[in-house]
Amino acid sequence: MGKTLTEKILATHITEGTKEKGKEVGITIDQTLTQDATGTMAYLQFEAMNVPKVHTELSVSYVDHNTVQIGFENADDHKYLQSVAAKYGIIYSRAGNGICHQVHLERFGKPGKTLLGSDSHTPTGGGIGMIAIGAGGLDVAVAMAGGPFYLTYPKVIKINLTGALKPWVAAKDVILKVLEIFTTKGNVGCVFEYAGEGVKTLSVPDRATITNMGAECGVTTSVFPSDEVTKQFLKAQGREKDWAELHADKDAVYDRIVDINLSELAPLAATPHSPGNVKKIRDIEGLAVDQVCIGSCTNSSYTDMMTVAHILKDKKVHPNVSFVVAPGSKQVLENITRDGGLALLLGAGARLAESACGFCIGNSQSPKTTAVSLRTSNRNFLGRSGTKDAQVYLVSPQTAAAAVITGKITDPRDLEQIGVSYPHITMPKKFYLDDSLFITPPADPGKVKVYRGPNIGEPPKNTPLPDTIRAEVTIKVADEITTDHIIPAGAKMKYRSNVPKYAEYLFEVVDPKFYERAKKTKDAGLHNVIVAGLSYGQGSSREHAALCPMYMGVKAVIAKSMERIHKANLINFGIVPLTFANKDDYTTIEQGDTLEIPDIRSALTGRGNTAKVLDKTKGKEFQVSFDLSERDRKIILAGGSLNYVK
Ligand code: MIC
Ligand code: SF4
Repeated sequence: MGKTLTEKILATHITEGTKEKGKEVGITIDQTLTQDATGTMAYLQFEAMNVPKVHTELSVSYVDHNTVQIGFENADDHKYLQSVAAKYGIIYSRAGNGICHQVHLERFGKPGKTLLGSDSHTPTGGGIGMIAIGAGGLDVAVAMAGGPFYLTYPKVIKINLTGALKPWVAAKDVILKVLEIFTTKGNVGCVFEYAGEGVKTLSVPDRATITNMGAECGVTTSVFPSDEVTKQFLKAQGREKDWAELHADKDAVYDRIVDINLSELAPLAATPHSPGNVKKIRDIEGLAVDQVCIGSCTNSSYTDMMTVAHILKDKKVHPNVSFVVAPGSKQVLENITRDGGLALLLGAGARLAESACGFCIGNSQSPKTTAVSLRTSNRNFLGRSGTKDAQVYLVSPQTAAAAVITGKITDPRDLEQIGVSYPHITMPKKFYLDDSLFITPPADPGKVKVYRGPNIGEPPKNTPLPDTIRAEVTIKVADEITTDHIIPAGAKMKYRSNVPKYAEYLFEVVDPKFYERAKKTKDAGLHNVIVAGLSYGQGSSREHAALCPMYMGVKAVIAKSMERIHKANLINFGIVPLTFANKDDYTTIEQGDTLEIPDIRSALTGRGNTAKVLDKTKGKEFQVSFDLSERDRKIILAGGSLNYVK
């Protein structure tokens, strides 16, 4: 029986467990990446492991999220990251070098390797045939220390691509189509594997756009074969030697096959407030637009930027539109400058933003009240832009460029009617390369002293799980609560290395009173419990969505269902992830109810996978279940991964 590409790469990395779908396996990690917003905590945790040097083939620490530097906190964190990188053998990518996923694809990604990153969009690396997975910082710290990464041996879904994209239709429209088919829920434990005749028509940046946003479906990762197109990309990066041919066997067996004919796709948008709310541009055209932002790790490549630049040649930004462009990396910025693209963008009236996450995470460029903002990024969760009532639409660079000209949502194919012909941009045969913003670690790190600014605290500690959880339901939330709802990023992200301060913003967009209530229960010596609907913890890998609740005394989350990375983070911080055995019990339980989960330790120590919950307020009893490996159970009993490792 033939093998899928996913199986082939995993097979060469599995060190523990059996290759049985749904069962846990441990894999070795070849490369890791961190970014500054998750990186500070990841390295604090790594330091706590007392390992003298990273054990990976390559580890890179990027600074791309918190580059705003209002106040001392960001700059102090950057210095901490730089010194830790030097001490432990990690390459440091300075602020200004670009967004981690874009830069990693350009300079380090290798077909067939495993990559673990403390950022949910790490699967961008799947665009060059890596098994690239997003995880919490603690899991990445363990991988840097040489430990395995544990995942559920995945189901593999083949996305069979045929045909070729028509002009004005882009890779972004492919992944939006995938989101329309699969939605943002119910894909935990799966990998999307792209195959078929259509693959060779897509460039590496196109493929990376597609694997990047697989994260929005909640899959473990997405992967493309490594072929002649991959080879040409690596050659243009001066890295042809890193290429290896990789594809699935012809007779590979998949769990499901979905066909997408690229020739039939039309421009699409994800409408507010979820990447899964996909509509045709034709069905929403005409809506007045206030802001257009082009960039982010989804769409900030050379070809994306040059395509937009040439669409906008001799055009001016519409007077009602604020137009922001953030090239994904220093490499992209330098190459579009040399090739004339930057002049076209500036000529059209673009506001040039730093090669960083910026607008995507609401760290700058928050739009006006009730604005309609068109963005080429990957998430449009409520409040993420920094403006709570903004309406964010996720679109391709082509659709974004059309709105820059017309001031309204416009099908980019209609630009031909006003004399704009489609610019067929090809990738340079050789990129202009300058790696001077990487700092390689010294051969002898003996003299390196780790810098710690006043904003950096110790990672908070947890106590072992009690026998009985006595708690209040401090918050009850609906379906599809994302980590952006649990703990906001944007301007608050500067408190990532200061957990007591950051915790004050828990659930800010949903219910700003959460913190006060949680503090009151905690001070009264009780625990807190979060009750949630379907797909709790969608979105980012930020472990603070577990770490801050842990700090506030949350001992369990009871949800209808939960997303992979967030569930792993809850386990890592000793919070029990429970699901309703009967979803109707979600309806009965209310915020403020007093709960008891008796003998939870025995439940986790035993062989079973259910526990009893007493709702003291309602005088009712209901069952919850947990899907946890032996190791997960031990971690939770110990009060989290750090206690367990010790
Ligand atoms: C995001 O896109 O939400 C982030 C900010 O990159 C996060 C990481 C973080 O919260 O620091 C992610 O995707 O994991
Ligand atoms: Fe940065 Fe946005 Fe990509 Fe997250 S999704 S890594 S914030 S560009």
